[in-house]
Amino acid sequence: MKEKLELVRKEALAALAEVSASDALEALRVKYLGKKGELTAVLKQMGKLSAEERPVIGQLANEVRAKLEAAIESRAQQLANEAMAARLLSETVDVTIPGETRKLGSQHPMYQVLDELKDIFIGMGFEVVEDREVELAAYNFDRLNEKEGHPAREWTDTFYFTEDSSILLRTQTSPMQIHVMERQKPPIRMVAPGRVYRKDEVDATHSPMFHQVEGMVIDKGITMADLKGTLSEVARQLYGEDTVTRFRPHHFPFTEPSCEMDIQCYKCHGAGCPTCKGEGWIELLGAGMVHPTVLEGCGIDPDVYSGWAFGFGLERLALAYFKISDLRLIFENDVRFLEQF
Ligand code: 2U9
Repeated sequence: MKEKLELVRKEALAALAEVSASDALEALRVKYLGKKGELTAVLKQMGKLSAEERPVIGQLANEVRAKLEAAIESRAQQLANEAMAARLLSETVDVTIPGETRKLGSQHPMYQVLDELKDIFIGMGFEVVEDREVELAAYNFDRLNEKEGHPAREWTDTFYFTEDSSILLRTQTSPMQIHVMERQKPPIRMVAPGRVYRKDEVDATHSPMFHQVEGMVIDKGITMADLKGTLSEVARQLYGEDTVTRFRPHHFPFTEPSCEMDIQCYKCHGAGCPTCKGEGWIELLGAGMVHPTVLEGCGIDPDVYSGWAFGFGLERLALAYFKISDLRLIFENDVRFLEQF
């Protein structure tokens, strides 16, 4: 019996030295110390011993159990320490290494200009209005004094949805001003940015979809002086305090008198250079006093109220503002181009 106990002890300690995982350690504990384990099996034979041998063997068996339990506990602690050390190594974060830099995007140059324009006009008490792009021809043309036969109404120039040319993609943001004049009595101070559509082939200066910014002031006693003063101030806030503007006579069906506003070339100050194509001036926008027929069409009495309006192409302004040569760069979303702004 003593030899069997010694054999169990040696065998268990030898197996323990090979154990490298906690589940194998638990299996070993059950194999040797469990109810059906090897040590228990030896002790079941205690009945065969004499009264003198039983206490001696019993003590030896307890010593073997105690030694194995201690060895198993020590091995369990060792395995737990090894597991913790491995985990600490694998989860170690070196906080001194530089963080991953995220490429920050930037606002599209055209919207940088639009936001600056909105800030300028909002600062002057204007309201920014946005509205539908699918419009009735009545609002896109008739209510703007562009009667049947006007060249802009041709199918070659305008995207229509209906055979009778009554519904279209707006060719200008002007219909928004009509909608506002129908629902709001003067005073009106509004700017209307938005997408417009015209049948143009894409090239360095044309696109079938582009953005316009139009605006309007309607009140009592509004004159051309208000138009010139306000738009010159807008140019100064956009291009700098020393910006010089000039106004040239022009014609639009929806304004009378009409004009175009230029700014003196910020490069050559009027002498003529490649930036202004030798003109000395850069055309910025069109404007004029709102035509009385347009006012009347919206139920606004032209004998009581008057107003001025303006409009310009946003891409065209952004191209000049950032000295971009080709309109297509605005639409192609090439990050190598856009990240320069
Ligand atoms: C209403 C009355 C008058 C808007 C105006 C212009 C002059 C103008 C063009 C500039 C380049 C359009 O993008 S473009 O092709 N526009 O020059 N627009 S006055 O006048 C209005 C608008 C609405 C009811």
